[in-house]
Amino acid sequence: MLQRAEPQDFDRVLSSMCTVPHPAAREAAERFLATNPGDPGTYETVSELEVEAVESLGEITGLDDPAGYVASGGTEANLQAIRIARNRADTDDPNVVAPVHAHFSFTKAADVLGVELRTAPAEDYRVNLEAMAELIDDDTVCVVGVAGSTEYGYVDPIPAIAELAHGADALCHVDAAWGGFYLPFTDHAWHFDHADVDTMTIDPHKVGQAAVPAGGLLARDETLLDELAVETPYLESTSQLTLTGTRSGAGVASAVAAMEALWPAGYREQYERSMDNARWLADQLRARGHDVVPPELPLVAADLSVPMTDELRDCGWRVSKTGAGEMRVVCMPHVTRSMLRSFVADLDWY
Ligand code: 0PR
Repeated sequence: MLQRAEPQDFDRVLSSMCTVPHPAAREAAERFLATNPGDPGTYETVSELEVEAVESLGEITGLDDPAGYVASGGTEANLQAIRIARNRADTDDPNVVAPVHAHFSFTKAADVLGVELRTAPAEDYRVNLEAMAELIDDDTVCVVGVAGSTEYGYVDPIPAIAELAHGADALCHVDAAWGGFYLPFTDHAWHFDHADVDTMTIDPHKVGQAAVPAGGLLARDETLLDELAVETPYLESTSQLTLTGTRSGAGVASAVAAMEALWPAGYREQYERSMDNARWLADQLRARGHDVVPPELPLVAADLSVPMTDELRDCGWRVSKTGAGEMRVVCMPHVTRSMLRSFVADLDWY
């Protein structure tokens, strides 16, 4: 059992938003494996590290004096953002307006929190703003924009979404769970300094190259996080705002280690390499007659007519599909040009 591993050990994984952790992140994760940042009175060092993690995430997302914490992942961060919005609003019938391509964690959040989720259609892979505006009403507590969508890697018009949100006295939440570590090196307007964003999800355990579990929830203002606080009578700290109680100190420490090692030069290089790879793959697929969605971030979706999934799987490749049935390749840090070359060679063979 102890010797078991995923057979492909990442060298044929093109479907995942997880990646190989940075060596410093791996080492830090191991060192803090048995710590619990949920109990800062006992585990002081890891709670100090969490403050550092939030500061680095603030720097990456254009937020001075950031509030937030290292969550178990994007799902928790999105749920907590909706919880903040619901708790601060004054309505008995809250709704959240999000693009149709918002991650399914918002469906979970809506279900758990008793909030109605209204989804706006997309046009050219970004939310249609007019349709979004029509869904917003007096009971809207949060309007969501996605900066790097799960299926296509596209970025919604965040400044316009923030305006819609504030026009309705709702919060604006940006889900940059996957895109957040690529976007600083692009021209997209996506973060706190570009728009009146209130909360954001940005996950170190995806493109940030930290070990799982390390998600990120950021808030413009500490008072927003107060909406989450519950009393913790028998701990030394008096309240807790995370969703989970015991949490992974490994995730926290590895997030700090990865960001220390890679922000900004390492992440910039990674973005450039991954984006080049995505463009290269898009060209290769186009040259073979496939319709390709032009990659906006390092993620390629293409309408592959060959019955590919089973054959590719037999060769060890892990690719996924969009809801519309296109093949989807996520150019994560472990996805190299030589991997893509042998992938394309295998495609040619079929
Ligand atoms: N927001 C966005 C934009 C995401 O893409 C994801 C996950 C989440 C939130 C939720 O994050 P957590 O999974 O950390 O809670 N997107 C991937 C997906 O659902 C996650 C994934 C990761 C899938 C690794 C496969 C895999 O091997 O497709």
